[in-house]
Amino acid sequence: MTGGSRLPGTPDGDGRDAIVLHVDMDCFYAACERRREPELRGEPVVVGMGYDPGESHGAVATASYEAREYGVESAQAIGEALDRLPRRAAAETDPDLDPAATGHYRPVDIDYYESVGEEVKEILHDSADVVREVSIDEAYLDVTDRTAWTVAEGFARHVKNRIDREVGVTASVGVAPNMSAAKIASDHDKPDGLVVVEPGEVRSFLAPLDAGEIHGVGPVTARELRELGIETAGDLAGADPDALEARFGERGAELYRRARGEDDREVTPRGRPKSLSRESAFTEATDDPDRKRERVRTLAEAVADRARQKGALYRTIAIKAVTPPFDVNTRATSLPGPVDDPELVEEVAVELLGEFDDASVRKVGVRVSNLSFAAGEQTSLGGWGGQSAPDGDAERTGVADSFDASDSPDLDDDSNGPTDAETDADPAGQSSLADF
Ligand code: TTP
Ligand code: MG
Repeated sequence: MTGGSRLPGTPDGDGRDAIVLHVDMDCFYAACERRREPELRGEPVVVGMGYDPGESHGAVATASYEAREYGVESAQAIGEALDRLPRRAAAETDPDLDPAATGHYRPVDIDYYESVGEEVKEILHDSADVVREVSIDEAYLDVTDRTAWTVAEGFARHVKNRIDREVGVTASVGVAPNMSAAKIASDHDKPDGLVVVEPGEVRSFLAPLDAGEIHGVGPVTARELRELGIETAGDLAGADPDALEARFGERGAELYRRARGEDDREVTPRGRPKSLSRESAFTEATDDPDRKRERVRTLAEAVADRARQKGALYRTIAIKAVTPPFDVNTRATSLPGPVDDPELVEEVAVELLGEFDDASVRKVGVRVSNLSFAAGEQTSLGGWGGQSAPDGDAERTGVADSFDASDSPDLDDDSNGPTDAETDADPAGQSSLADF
């Protein structure tokens, strides 16, 4: 990483584009089971809970690609999986079952998968200066300073081969000049995929894909887009951005940018957000100064609290006031030095809001930025422990508003994560305290 002086997706001072790798393990839990039980290689394997006789509740965590051929997939009810792909054990006692059309079921052993994930993680940290771990089986690497576009494919292959050889599980890797394109690329040729999207090719790479592959577009949005005649990412990229914004709000503008391959998020390690924010919408726009102030106070308190939890000191305090229909106004004050002072956050935020006392406002937000972290207070960098469900339907994560493009939050990380408002973290869940 070049010390934050360059944003991925934009050339740095030397005119280079960022080189971002997205690494996602193939059918990870099943791959882990195969690692310790090699007889399972090439066989349909389902990892899940609740498949033993007498049990009825449970779900599939993952299925090997062989099992997916039978229609078994993550999050499916275990009963449905068993209907589609009976257990091999059942075939031993039931002569009517064709053993070839059965699968191996294994219970979830998260501790083991985490230990395997740790081994992969070591290789990733060895391969890049900046690694953003997203979940137990997924991470972004900024390798701009470790390789060059002319040899990026070989570099990525080397990382892939190391994981395979040293850990015994396979990864799919996407290489692109920004995070969202790299993620789509890693998914493009799974399993065991390696897809390189060079700078200048991002838009043409995305164009033929289903609009649903753009992060932030889940099934509901995809359906709404289809109603507007937008089927592919190319259609979305060519749509009228004002119409999208009118239909989907600020999300519309974000989706439009993503479909065009524009994503200037910097790969940052987890646990060290660049800013922390909270925002909240009124049911209807209000010009009542007390209501606005009260809401901003609550948000300020929540943000300061979060900063303290993260061990973050802040130097800039900002507010956002959205006036109808979509005018996003931000005001910020920078302090002489970094502080941890909840009362000051509240005081400054309310003062900044004063400018909007007479305005009709439909959403307010508070943000602290210019963060620094006292040594030793950084929370664990791990998303690899505990955050096991990966992203998926970005509909669940929604698309958060952002103060500005460089602080644009992930659209794709950790959809099961908390509703934290770190701008580098998960906009999951979109509670009333949504992220900026
Ligand atoms: P994914 O990366 O989504 O899936 P995967 O690695 O099994 O398969 P793919 O080759 O498509 O990447 O998720 C990583 C692990 O997270 C997965 O192995 C099991 C777990 N998981 C769940 O427990 N529940 C879920 O609903 C999903 C999607 C994943
Ligand atoms: Mg995976």
